[in-house]
Amino acid sequence: MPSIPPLPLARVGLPLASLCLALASETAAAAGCAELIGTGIPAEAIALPTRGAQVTAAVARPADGTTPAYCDLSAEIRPVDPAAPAIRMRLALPERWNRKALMLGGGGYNGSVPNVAGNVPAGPLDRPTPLGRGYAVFGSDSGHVADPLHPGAFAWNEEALANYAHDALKKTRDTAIELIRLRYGAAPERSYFAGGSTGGREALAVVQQWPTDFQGAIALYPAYNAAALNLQFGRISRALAAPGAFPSLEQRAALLEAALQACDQLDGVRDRVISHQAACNARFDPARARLDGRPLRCRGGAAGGERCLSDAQIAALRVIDTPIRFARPLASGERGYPGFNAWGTDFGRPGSGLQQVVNRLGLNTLPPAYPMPPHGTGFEEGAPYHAGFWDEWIRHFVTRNPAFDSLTFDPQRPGPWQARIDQLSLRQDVNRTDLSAFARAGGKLLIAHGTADQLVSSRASAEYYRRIRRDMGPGKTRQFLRYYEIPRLWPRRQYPVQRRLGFLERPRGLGRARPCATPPDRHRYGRGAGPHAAAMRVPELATLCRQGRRQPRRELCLQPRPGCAPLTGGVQPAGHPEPTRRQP
Ligand SMILES: [Ca+2]
Repeated sequence: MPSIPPLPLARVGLPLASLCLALASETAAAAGCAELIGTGIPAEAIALPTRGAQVTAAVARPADGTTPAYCDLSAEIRPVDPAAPAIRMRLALPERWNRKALMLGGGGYNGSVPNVAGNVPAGPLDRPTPLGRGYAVFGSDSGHVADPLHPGAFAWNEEALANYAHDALKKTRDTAIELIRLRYGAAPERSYFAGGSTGGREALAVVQQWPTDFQGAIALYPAYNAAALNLQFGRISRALAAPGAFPSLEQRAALLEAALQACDQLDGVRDRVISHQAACNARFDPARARLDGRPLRCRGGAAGGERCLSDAQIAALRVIDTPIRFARPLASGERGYPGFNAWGTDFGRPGSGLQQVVNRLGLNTLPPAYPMPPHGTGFEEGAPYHAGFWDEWIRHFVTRNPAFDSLTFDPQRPGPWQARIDQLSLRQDVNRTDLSAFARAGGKLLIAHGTADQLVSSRASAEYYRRIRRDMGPGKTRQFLRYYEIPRLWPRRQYPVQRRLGFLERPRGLGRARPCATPPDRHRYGRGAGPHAAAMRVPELATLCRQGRRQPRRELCLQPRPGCAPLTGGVQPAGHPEPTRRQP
């Protein structure tokens, strides 16, 4: 594809101030990269209220390795409320544009601009990045700069909270489309969205609320019902804070090993991967499980060393495995939040490097307490991620009292805070099931979730998929949506989603595609890579498994059938096992 020659602004013959309006038409000429600095986007070009946007930096970056030459734009979208932070955004506009755009979502409480020259969340490392493939890639910090110690503190400002909930998505997208028009002289022919966790929620938000803005979206491990999830975090945090309930890293390693010993074979292949998680959920009982032939439960249920679990610990772990149910539905309609696949998920083990990141996203090293210990991935020692997230939400979103002890807050009986939680649920639960406007416009949606996710339950994604099928009908759903569960898979590792991007780009392939999971990627994470190599192996999805190709062992299939362990939550309600299927 030919590169687009930059056209100096002088040749456009317009003063800078009027340029943005003049170029907002489809027939506008392309502008040089550096000349875009200072360019304004008027508030009228952005569908939600702002005071307009402005380019704050424009740097032409030369090609470097696999990164092509691109125009690196930074911009700020000014808030209506002068006390609210600006939305900071960045765009990577390649010299050789494929006429498509990709917006990247955030994560957690957001507050940082995604690396637009990098990969989609959990994308493969051995494929070109979206920028490398010619996409115009953009994303924003969603309207606040994260404070590492208080990542939820931004929520005191209503506009910042609304931006985080989803408004920033539309403002960022509209601004980006205008800047793309200015740079290339044309709007993208197709636009996509990709995000994981909070970013996955954002993918569903744009599909639900602005159904013609994006022609495809990848929602990975989406925290789509975030208010309900926060309440489940609270329930789990309170359970882990009970006396003697917090398991050590060694004890969590023992639990994981016991679950593997009990559940690995349930999918028919002993490969240290639990592919039939539903069967494991139904059969595994930590009170009766064995580890290397010995009971996992400590003698008499009392605390008894690092290779067994006490009754207090087992009780807390059962809370993680089981749902929270609200006394009455939230205003968003959510009635609860499912449990997590606690048996087979790595909530932390002794180790270093990547394992420490796993640990910090899991239960970390310190039990929840008041005041809450540090949390997040940047601290040596800390509280469970769940507990930190809950604590931020209660203090900054719900009560707006920084001294509030979040462990005294009963998520099932919020009392005087019920109205505020309802209000937040309407903003944070992104749970519409009628996606027909998106489907009608030709949109395609991919939802994928690892079954060993510590922070967003794959059971919730399965539930959302079931709701869409229920409300839209299986036939209509199949025309635009695919949902995959991927066995184990530590959530923030590589999903092969870039290849999924191809899946969205060529929607006709939907019917013919036969997604498969290939054996673990031993080359990248495998033998000899350290004690955690086994856990880090990633079953990669192949884009299209051609007919006649040798069957991989763990195939992802849309419907259970012989030779294929059923892995899609949509066809197999979690907790209701189907007979174990033998692999060929
Ligand atoms: Ca297995």
